[in-house]
Amino acid sequence: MTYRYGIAIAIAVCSLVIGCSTTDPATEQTVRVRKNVLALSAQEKADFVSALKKLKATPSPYDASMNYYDQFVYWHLKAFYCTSGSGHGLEGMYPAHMNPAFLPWHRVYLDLFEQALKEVSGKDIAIPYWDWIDPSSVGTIFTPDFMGGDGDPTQGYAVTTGPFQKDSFVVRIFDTGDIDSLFDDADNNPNPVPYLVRGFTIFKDSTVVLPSAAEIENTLGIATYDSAPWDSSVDTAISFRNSLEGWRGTAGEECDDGIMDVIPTALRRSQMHNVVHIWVGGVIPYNGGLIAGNMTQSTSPNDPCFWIHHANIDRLWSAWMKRHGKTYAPTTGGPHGSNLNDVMEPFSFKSNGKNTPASVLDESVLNYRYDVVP
Ligand SMILES: [Cu+2]
Repeated sequence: MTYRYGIAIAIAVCSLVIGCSTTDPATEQTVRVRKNVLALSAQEKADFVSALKKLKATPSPYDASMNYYDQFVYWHLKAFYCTSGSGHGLEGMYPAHMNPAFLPWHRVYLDLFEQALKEVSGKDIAIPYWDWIDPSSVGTIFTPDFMGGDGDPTQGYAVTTGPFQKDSFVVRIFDTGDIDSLFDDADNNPNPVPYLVRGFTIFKDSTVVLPSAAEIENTLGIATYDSAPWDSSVDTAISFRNSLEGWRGTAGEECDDGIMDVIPTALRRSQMHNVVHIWVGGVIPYNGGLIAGNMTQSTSPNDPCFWIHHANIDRLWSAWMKRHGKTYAPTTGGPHGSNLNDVMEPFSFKSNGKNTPASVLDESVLNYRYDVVP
């Protein structure tokens, strides 16, 4: 079984409808403020949910064969691999995981998603973030008025509550999509059911817990952004990126058909980003086998809580740069698409040049900021 997870000076503008956003007087652009989910008003939650659902009902401007929401899922599906070498049939894949571009790639990705939210809603909606270490976050996020709850074991672990429940939010992009040949492990179960599946804390026979404050402090304390060999095996003592991405302790795992075979028997602790995916998605006993919850797959953005999770990842990257400076590595010599000035695919269509790691180290160039950066 294979798993995919192992500002400028601003003027505040507040309204009851969209909450607080700020305007950058230099550009007249609205600066989106990404807030802790705990700080969202009922209206802000409703606006976010409504825009997510509108994306599902809007054709993608990039590819008419799919809706706008699924476009993002598809990009993410193509953004998972653990080798940058040739000869693996992976040349069309995007460098977004298990390499230094993990953080800048997802930064551009979230920014494009916020642009999409604006296009369908007409509002400057900022993705809220899930501060994993706040014990009240889970109870605020997984509610009937926001992300919905855990999967129902009597209904195949389908999500049956909230706005994204079975029959009202259709999952169409699966890990067995048109690049299935890359992911042809006989035991890979991509769970192709047309609804969201979750299994909180259920990961085979392991106990899964969210990252702790101490783990986050540890990660933020790592002085080096990333180091050779620029992948999931790099010692996390010299790779903030790998520590935050969460492959710590996976030494000895194997890259199989471009996918890291993560956590084969027991969950290893200290897997920051990865463990949150696993916490939500679980790997769930079903019909005598195991199915993988959506959040544990390459198509994890199928689950809207993906965005809230990744806003926190991005916030922690900002927190790291606040402590260590806006530094990035490698400048050259890293995997294709992950060097400082490499264009990160598929974002070459962006005409403003905000598609390289160097171009997005400062989030203010993308007109957003966080309410709190630790
Ligand atoms: Cu990702």
